[in-house]
Amino acid sequence: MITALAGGVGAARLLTGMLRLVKQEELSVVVNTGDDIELFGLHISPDLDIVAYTLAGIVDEKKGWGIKGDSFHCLDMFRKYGQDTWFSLGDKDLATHIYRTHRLRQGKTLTEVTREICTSLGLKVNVLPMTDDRFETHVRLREGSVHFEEYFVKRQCQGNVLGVEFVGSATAKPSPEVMDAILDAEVVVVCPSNPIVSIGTILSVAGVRDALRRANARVVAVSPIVAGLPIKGPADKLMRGLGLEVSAFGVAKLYSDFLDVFVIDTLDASEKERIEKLGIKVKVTNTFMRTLKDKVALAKAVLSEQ
Ligand code: FO1
Repeated sequence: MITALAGGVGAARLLTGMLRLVKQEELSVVVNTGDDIELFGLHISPDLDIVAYTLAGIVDEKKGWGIKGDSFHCLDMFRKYGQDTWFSLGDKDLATHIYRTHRLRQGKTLTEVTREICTSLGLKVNVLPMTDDRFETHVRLREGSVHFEEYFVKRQCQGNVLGVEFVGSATAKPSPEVMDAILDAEVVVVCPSNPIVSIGTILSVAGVRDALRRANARVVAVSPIVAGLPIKGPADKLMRGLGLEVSAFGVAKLYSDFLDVFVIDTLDASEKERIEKLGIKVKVTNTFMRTLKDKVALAKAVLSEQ
């Protein structure tokens, strides 16, 4: 069994490569739900949907989220009603949020609903929300704290990050399925997602970090920072805002208490020794995933024993 810790777009690309090497039934994916947001009374789970849509082959490849070819008639009508439509929700995508909200209201857990959605999309991958409890990532700015999606999408990452808050982290628990997926895995792959508000969020769920430390699995991460920049998203802004070094080494330090192997890009080869001093084995390879071939090659580098 292979278990991956995943955020959104970057993770989904690596998972696509991994599924050319392992069977869907052999893969569990623990997904960040700190981006989950309630809009128009609907429970929206951006990263769960990005992972499910990507692995089911229906994601809008260009954007990396939403459903390819989707229309936005509902949103246009919503705008007529004076609704704030800064978060683009396509008509087919809305069906996912309506279904999820409907089933949650019927008393199902987010884990159960996610399984229903993945099964309906023909997926055999075990896609797991990191917790079934309420959990929201908020970003603290000078003018106050805002939901991560408001910071990332509505404000386009403007404003200095003064801090990150995990609302719900004091009470949120990992589901039994998440703990099993980590403790039963031969390999745990930490995908190249945002180390603060995607992987960091998963690690902040009580018991997860400890399970990774105790796990028999080989824990392998791919650096989400290459040559001081994230491949996508605001990881550099968040790390800088938290006073962390924005580099592969900076990320290695964040993961050093549970990480066995760190895969860094050839552009960061000079950081190999410094990272090895943290007691982590380092592999240097191309980590840019432009083509399917890149995704499979990186997945091979991550999963191979050497
Ligand atoms: N990202 C954007 O930059 N703009 C959007 O309007 C937007 C809408 C959206 C709708 C559904 C969904 O699942 C994801 C969506 N995303 C959008 C992506 C999302 O903000 C981020 O990719 C993740 O939350 C971070 O991994």
